[in-house]
Amino acid sequence: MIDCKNRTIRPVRHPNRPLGALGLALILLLAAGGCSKSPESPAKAAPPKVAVFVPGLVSGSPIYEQLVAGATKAVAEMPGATLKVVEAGFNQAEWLDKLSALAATGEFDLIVSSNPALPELAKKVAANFPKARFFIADAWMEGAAGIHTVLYNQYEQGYMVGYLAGLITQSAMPGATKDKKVGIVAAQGYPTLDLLIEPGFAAGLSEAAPGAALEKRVIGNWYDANKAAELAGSLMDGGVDVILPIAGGAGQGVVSAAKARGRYVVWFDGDGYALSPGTIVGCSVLRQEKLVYLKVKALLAPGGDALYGKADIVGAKEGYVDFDDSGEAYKNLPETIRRSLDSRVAELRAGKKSFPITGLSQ
Ligand code: RBF
Repeated sequence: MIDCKNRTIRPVRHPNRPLGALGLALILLLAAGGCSKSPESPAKAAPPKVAVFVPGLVSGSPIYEQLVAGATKAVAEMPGATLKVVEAGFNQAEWLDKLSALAATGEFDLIVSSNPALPELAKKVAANFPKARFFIADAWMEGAAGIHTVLYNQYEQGYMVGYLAGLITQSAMPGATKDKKVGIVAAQGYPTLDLLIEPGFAAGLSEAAPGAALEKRVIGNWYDANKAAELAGSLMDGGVDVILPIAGGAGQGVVSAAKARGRYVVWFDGDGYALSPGTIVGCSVLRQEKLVYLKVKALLAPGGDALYGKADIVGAKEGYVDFDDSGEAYKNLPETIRRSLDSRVAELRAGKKSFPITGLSQ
């Protein structure tokens, strides 16, 4: 149980697996969580105006591409509604001022975003502009006035591709060396990566390939594909067969380094197979477009105000974390590999296997 006041957490443990990292993750994710009530809602007779605040750039980041696509679809279905997309760029120090400027216009019925760092900023902005309303995906903050968040179970998302990477590194596939080594190339360290994505990846890896090594390199930003390629290249030259980039647009550098060496990439958030056929061999995806679409509609519908202050968590069982098995490169993997991963994914979808983040309460 999470006690919001004391900021403590006791996550439910999977019967077969200790999940202390999930607890730690939520302590950090919760670090700024407040415990206040939802505000009164303003009357909304006119067609709604929606703003999407992109903490970075849309292009190259599947999680942001889906954010914009979901909001666009929702707005298109509401007669007279309008959408403004603001790309805040890669200088994170500017995000608070840019978010504040957006809220200060007073124009928008809803500001939609996606990023674990955003609730903290939205809470500061909401203190100055109490009429502002926020929906933030890929984040968790409960009890904050005017803010609704949804956290993805990215332990499960990491687990799926970690398991696949393990199966590949110990296989006889052409790009698999004798070493059992896989890698992560990350843009930066942050709680969701360090305490959900990476531990999930490591758990999947060691389940599929006990004793396999996981090496990690950090780029320092979300755009430098050249540096990502250098880091990935040196990992691969040291015997790493499969890499997971968590690097937004910079992830392209990992793909080109792998392609040049006949090695493999597992992809995150979106369907990446077409980016480099044969190199990207598996994609664990978020259904962020669907989530954002449904939430924007729900928040702007009568009664939607009841969602503010609430924080949901969704994973494979709810259909928002999944593995995309539709790519040619996946279909071309050895059947034993596909069968093994497919059965794990089926168990996660059915809720027969889960790594729950539950027991949250104030
Ligand atoms: N993910 C991206 O794909 N592109 C980005 O530009 C990006 N910027 C981020 C900035 C910060 C400060 C943080 C905490 C995360 C960022 N993410 C970005 C990661 C994103 O929230 C998510 O964890 C990953 O996309 C994996 O699902």
